[in-house]
Amino acid sequence: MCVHIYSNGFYKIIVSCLSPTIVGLINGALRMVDTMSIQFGGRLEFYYNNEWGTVCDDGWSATDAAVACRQMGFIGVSHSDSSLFGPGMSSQTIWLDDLVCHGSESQLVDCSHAAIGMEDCTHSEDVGIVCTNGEV
Ligand SMILES: [Ca+2]
Ligand SMILES: [Ca+2]
Repeated sequence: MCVHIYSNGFYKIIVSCLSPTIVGLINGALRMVDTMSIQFGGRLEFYYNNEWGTVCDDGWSATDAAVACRQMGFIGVSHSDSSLFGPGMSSQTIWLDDLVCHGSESQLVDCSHAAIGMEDCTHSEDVGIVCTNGEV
């Protein structure tokens, strides 16, 4: 049997002996947008319920940022702050708030957080992040 299923932070990928198959975006995926030409950086977005939403800075820490970077395939975080890459669109959902990661989580959604979509934030609090690339 030669089948391997994994998530790279964006897609669930099924690798079989024949060919890799991307089956689609999964809830909990992360990406960075509005990078302002900064490599490996951008406003953090979280995919849930067919929508890319943002992440609020309440309780946000370097540990949380490192978990997010590793989920996206980077080795760690360079820096992270509110509105580092500007606010998300006003129509956009703020999916995650009050995150507390311990650092060993493989996905941001595995950290402690308010119920998805429950938040008391504005888009000026949207987390921006710059990850560190390199060999693991
Ligand atoms: Ca805040
Ligand atoms: Ca909050």
